[in-house]
Amino acid sequence: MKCTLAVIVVVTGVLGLRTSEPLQAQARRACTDLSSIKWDNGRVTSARLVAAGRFEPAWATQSLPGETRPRALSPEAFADLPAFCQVMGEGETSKESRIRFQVWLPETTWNRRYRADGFAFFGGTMDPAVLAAAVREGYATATTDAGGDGTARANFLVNPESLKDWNYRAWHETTVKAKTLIASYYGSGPLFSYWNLTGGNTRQGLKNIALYPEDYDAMAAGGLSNYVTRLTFAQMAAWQATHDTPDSYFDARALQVLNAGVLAACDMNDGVKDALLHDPRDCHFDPQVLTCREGQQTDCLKPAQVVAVQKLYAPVRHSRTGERLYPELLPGGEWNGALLNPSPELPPADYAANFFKYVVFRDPNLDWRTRRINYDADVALADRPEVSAVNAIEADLRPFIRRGGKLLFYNGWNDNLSPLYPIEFYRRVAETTGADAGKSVRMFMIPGMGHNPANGNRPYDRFNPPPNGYSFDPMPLLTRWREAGQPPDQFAVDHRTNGKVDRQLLVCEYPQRAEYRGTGDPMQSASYQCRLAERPAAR
Ligand SMILES: [Ca+2]
Repeated sequence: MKCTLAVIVVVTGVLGLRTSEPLQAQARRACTDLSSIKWDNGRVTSARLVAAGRFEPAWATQSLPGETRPRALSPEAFADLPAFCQVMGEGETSKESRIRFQVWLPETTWNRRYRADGFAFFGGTMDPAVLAAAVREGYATATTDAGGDGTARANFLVNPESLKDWNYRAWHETTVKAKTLIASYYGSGPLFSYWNLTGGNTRQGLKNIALYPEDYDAMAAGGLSNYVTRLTFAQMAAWQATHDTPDSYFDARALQVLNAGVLAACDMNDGVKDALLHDPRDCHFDPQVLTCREGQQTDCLKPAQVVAVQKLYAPVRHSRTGERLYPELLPGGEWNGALLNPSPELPPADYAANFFKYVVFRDPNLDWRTRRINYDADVALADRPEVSAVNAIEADLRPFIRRGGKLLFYNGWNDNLSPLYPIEFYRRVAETTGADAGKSVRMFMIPGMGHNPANGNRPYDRFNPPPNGYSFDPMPLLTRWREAGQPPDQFAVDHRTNGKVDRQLLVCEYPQRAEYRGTGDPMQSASYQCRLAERPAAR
């Protein structure tokens, strides 16, 4: 059910305004005045001004085993926040479902833009660190619990109406209400509205712009996770491959042996010996060369481990028809934890395990240990319309693009979901868009990066960059593109170790890639140039 936006602005009378007056003509309101705003299917439940540096997160300190809720947050983590108006609200999305939402509005530091950063996994947490990152940069921002409470995993998704909320309705409703609140608070709506997304959050934004192209003006999306009913099979397959027998497990040492073998075979393919594969598609590494010889115990892989790696480096296929369900993982990301979930005790990828349990099987008692996912009948189950509806793989995004919409895709070459699917999806969107695709849709592949930048499902925070791994902020690129008409063609990404930048990568618009100039520090982006490389058509 698509809820209509019959906005009923309940005017307190303090300002002496009539409800028929357009919002943009109204004077700015006090934060607490927003508490009286109602819609036909929702209401503000509280609105209060939080003084600069005085936000205290109400956040559970305990998490359930395997829970996706981030660690507890200290008030110190918010000490640098400017003053903002914190609005909380709730809405009925159907007779059987409801959502909560929050909108944070910088009091005096608003940059006239709205930004949404999505939610991790199944929602519910309304992570204040995500909202804070946007407010620090001057954005008005919002989030929603999508109907979950963040503590009970995804069990709310067994309700078909809640599944619709999680799929598309919660964000649309939240966006519409956020824009109303922005217009009411500041006296005018946002000049531009942005999605800034990584990982599973990308599904939320792609679904939104496909269904509601007027909600947002541009999107940055990294680590595309939009083909949910296939990537979950790939995640399960990766776990099963490394847990087939006790000999299939990988400990830290075995991962090191594998990574060293990959680098020995392929590091120089790109002309730079830097423990990094700049394009891992060029690496055709056969893990069999690492098989332990008779009597060899160390610096080698057991035959079962070799088989596991071979499975990971091959596409996931339907077990009966052979249809490719999801592309293969690429070598070079062996340190990327989730690639080879190394401990025998660890469950499969949390997202996949819960997706099968609550959405595909709708069985909260499903146990992935005793009821292993299969690649035949379970594919048919996942392909039921009410389940596959959660995929955000609509390649025709022209209604969004015709409005001036921009799509900035970026992906790690060592994503522990195959980076090849995001490339395929980008190509489909570009082809569907047609001749003007280059003005509206661009893809950037980042060597060595995993599923997300090091900040994970939280947006990049320049005041507190992650101490280890890759990080960059796509927002300056995206706003310049959308607002000044200057599309990005290359940019630099920082890599840090123990808080110190130890490498800067040049990242080029796909299908170009950064090539070493032959001189200069290979750890500096200036030593590279973007070039269209000749490569075989395959992969
Ligand atoms: Ca290299």
